[in-house]
Amino acid sequence: MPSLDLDEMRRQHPDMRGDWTVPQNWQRFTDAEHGVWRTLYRRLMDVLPGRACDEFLSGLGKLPLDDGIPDFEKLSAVLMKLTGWQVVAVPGLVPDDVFFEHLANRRFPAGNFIRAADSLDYIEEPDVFHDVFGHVPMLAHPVFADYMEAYGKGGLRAEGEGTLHNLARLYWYTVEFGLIETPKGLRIYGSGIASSSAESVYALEHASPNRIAFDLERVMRTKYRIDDFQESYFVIPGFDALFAETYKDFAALYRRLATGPTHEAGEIVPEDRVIHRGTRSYRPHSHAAAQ
Ligand code: HBI
Ligand code: FE
Repeated sequence: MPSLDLDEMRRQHPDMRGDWTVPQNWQRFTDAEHGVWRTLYRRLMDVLPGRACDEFLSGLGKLPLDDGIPDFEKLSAVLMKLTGWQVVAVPGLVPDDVFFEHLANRRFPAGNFIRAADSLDYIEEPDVFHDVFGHVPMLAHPVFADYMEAYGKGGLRAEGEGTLHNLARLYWYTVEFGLIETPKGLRIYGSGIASSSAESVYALEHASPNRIAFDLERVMRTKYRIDDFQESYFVIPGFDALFAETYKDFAALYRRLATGPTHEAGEIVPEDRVIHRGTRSYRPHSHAAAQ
């Protein structure tokens, strides 16, 4: 991960504020950069109908995301009316406490850059397409919007308690890579899937990954990969259920988690309700480390 040293960031971004936000300077984006957004947008629109959940697609339809990199002021004005959230620009990854402080105040920090045209499928750090196209549609959904604020508040508490690694896994397997069971079948709501055309198909249709019913403690004990498609996806029954299960004091849960097993990313354990047992025929890059 690039350095998150505040002084160094200040040198590189002289206009950065104390909360790590920067002016978006929307007019500075070139036609080529807007073109990258439009290309990615078109590719996702080819795969997401019938794969993303209705809540994601409905959010997408309400937001001005279909004409190049959005102007955050205009986007935030629409989002603010829907759920009271805003989108703010940051140079890239920000420290955990800064990230949580923004979420706790219903501000979603989005990277102020877009991937290069010759590497549409690969980014080292979340860019504006992942952050906005992937995350903001679900922020237009009232229950999910509250879940994200609660996560920010929980993050600030977990930092003080030394349990952030557990909470970060919950974020990973829900906000970033969550699937949901619907009457029409499994659907995507996780932003890391929904902003990738290849992973959108893989997560739902490929035989390789496990698809396992969501269980809070199980997820918090499970490592994850940051370098490749996931080996397991966890499936929630609905957003109200997710919120109900996670909107409580985690103190007792964190005490349980301090002992007992940690699971590997691709593992299946006896307690799992397995929806699909992965063939694991697709092997994630073996050189890479899991978190
Ligand atoms: N910063 N900009 C940005 N975006 C993130 O998604 C992000 C971050 N900092 C920390 C972080 N995520 C995660 O480490 C936490 O969710 C645990
Ligand atoms: Fe993300």
